Amino acid sequence: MPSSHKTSEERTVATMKPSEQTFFGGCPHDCPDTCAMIYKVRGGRLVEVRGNPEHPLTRGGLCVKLKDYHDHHYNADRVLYPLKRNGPKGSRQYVRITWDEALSTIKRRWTEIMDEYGAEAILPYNYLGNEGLLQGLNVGDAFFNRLGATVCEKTFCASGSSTAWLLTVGPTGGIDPESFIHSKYIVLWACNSASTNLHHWRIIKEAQKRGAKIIVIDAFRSRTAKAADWHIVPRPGTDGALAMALINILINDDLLDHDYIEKYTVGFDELKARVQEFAPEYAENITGVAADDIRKLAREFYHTQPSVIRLGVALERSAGGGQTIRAVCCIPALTGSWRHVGGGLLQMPVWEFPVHWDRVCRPEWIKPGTRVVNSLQLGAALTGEINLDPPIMSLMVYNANPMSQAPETDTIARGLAREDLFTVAAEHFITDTASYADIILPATMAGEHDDMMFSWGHFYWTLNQKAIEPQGECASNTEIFRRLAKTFGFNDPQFTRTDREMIQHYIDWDTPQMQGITMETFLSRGYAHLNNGTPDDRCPHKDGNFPTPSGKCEFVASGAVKGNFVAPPLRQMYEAMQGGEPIDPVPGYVPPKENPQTNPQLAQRFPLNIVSPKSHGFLNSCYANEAKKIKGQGEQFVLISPADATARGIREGAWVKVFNDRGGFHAQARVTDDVKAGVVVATLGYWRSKNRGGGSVNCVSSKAFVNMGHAPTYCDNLVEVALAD
Ligand SMILES: Nc1nc2c(c(=O)[nH]1)N[C@H]1C(S)=C(S)[C@@H](COP(=O)(O)OP(=O)(O)OC[C@H]3O[C@@H](n4cnc5c(=O)[nH]c(N)nc54)[C@H](O)[C@@H]3O)O[C@H]1N2
Ligand SMILES: Nc1nc2c(c(=O)[nH]1)N[C@H]1C(S)=C(S)[C@@H](COP(=O)(O)OP(=O)(O)OC[C@H]3O[C@@H](n4cnc5c(=O)[nH]c(N)nc54)[C@H](O)[C@@H]3O)O[C@H]1N2
Ligand SMILES: [Mo]
Repeated sequence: MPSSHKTSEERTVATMKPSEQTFFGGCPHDCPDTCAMIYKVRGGRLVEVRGNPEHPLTRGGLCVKLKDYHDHHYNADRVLYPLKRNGPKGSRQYVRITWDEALSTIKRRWTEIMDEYGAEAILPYNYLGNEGLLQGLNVGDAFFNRLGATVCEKTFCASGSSTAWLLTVGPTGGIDPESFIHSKYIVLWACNSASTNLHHWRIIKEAQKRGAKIIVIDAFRSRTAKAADWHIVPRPGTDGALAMALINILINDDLLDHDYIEKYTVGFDELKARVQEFAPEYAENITGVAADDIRKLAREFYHTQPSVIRLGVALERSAGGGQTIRAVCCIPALTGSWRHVGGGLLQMPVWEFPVHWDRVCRPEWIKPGTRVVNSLQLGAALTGEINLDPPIMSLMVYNANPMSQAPETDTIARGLAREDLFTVAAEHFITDTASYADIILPATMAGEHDDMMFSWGHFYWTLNQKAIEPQGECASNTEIFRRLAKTFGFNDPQFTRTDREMIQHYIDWDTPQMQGITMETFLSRGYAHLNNGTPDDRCPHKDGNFPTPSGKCEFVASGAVKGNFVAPPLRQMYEAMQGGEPIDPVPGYVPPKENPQTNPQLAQRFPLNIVSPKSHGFLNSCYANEAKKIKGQGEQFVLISPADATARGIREGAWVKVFNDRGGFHAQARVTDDVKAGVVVATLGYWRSKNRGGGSVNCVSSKAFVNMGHAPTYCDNLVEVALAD
């Protein structure tokens, strides 16, 4: 449907040829920016994708990954037809088949497996390759729940930090990212905004111009750290000790908003008692951050209002990540930062999007007692390292690429190579995961399907309109599941709704956040800000009003106490999020598992902490197969300090192997002061099949969980680096 873009119509029409049409786009990627885009179509072909200039955040700009997004749709390597494997697993030998053959093969194999082992022998495996409300994380849930398959617990990203967030401040969106323009003291804690949250970074830079101080707390000198006023460098995974020491100073030096604490918090006395052991000098020994710097940070955060903390996902990614975030979330309530527009916390504002998630996922179709397998444990689940009865005999992978993104990748490769495992993948490309599939289904890209994008980085809904017909025989994820449901004879209306009907059915239009927003709003503008205040006046916790059981910021988390007074459905949410583990109700410091101080024995063999953050030029593993994008990003590299390089005879540009007992990968050494001795950094996303020498960062990362929400420990891994043979 052509857009009738009221405000920019004249401008757009002036530059448009008569045969051109424009459509509203929403970037489909798993990224906080969720950019509003404009698709331009000529003669049925997508000829341009640009940022929507009307959108207050996107403002016409897209990132390096998306700026030639139309070309991405026409990549010659795209999977355009259903494929059947006709060579060994992993060999990338496929022949084209019809949709009928693909669907009937899946029906026959799954029926055989269900007859012999039961439906739980089938595991759906998916994540956020697409982030849309329709095409994203939950697109297959209703189908697989109806089938009776094993439930896949998807905790790749922010499940630990969200648990901690919910326990402390409840399901609030926190401050509006656009309100950062009013902030005067901005702490970016384990967040590389300049690469991973570009449009928020623009606002932060603007605030800096207006006099705000930017503090980056990062384990290495990231792009963001380079542009900061002050870069604080803790040892990986020790931020919990830093946060506890900050609280220690705030309390012991009386840098407190007593009135706010009294009225709007619970558990101050317990927190005060707990932080006494975290004197700044004690924390210096753990974190490597000078005690005087910790004191200065506490003082400045209290005195320079509005002060705000932006939490990055890496903060959760060590064994104690949950408790770290609990501690960090207490800070702005102690200093009263929440009283100001532009003060407080920003984590994931996703909580304020009113969605009927039960209508999307149909949890009531899960038979009681159905087993759950966590997606981070895929290798162990497939190889029998975790004893599963029945074993996993089939896997359907969609919106995910575990051979690049999931830990202990060599074990996953062994599991996927099993001849008796029937694997289906729905993909754009024959990724390192899809190359093990028996059947590959061709999936659409964003210009080829309808969707509605919520955001985990701002408060705008963004409509994504189908602009062109799918290439070849590609089908959207929603269409793939409609076809599968029909093949299996499931005729619940869930499986016959069109995409437009799903948008209507899934959004809770009656909530205050949706007041004044209708489908017409989206069709005329492409996006809509939730009706939850403006960036200039939103101050959600000025007077407390935390959506916790007590209505206050909970230093002592009532949600963590067994037999507590938390009412459903909050209680169910807490229980689900904490993964059934008992949680210490008071914030604390839980040391990393793999760290020279806490695990000296392991550090004798593997002395270096590896950090594997996002690549500037890739979006997780997307685009890491495109020559142009690899050229911009560079081949897989590892940053190593001059001291560590010299000790190993490694020179700039040398190819090295990074390894531990779990596996290894090859990378080109960049010898730099950007990392401290004892730490190495290699960014994420590279395809091992394209890496000279092989492997990728997740060959060395561990499947161990964080202490909350079954989150991954990607920042808690020891390795050794040596010259490659
Ligand atoms: N070492 C290390 N590992 C990490 C992280 C880290 O920091 N360090 N970060 C973690 C984080 S934060 C995340 S979110 C995960 C991400 O993990 P994944 O979600 O597995 O990552 P992607 O690379 O985005 O994989 C998505 C796949 O889905 C496909 N895809 C895209 N759109 C569609 C679609 O519409 N339909 C279908 N069927 N397929 C589609 C893409 O082609 C791609 O192959 O990785 C985690 N892994
Ligand atoms: N360009 C680009 N943008 C992306 C993505 C992408 O792949 N590429 N992925 C998207 C996704 S899925 C997500 S979740 C977000 C994540 O975006 P971010 O929250 O920025 O997450 P990361 O890049 O994983 O890590 C951020 C920073 O944390 C630092 N860090 C790692 N460990 C520690 C530690 O223990 N302590 C401290 N203080 N710092 C540490 C890293 O060095 C890194 O600079 O980005 C999204 N945006
Ligand atoms: Mo993520």
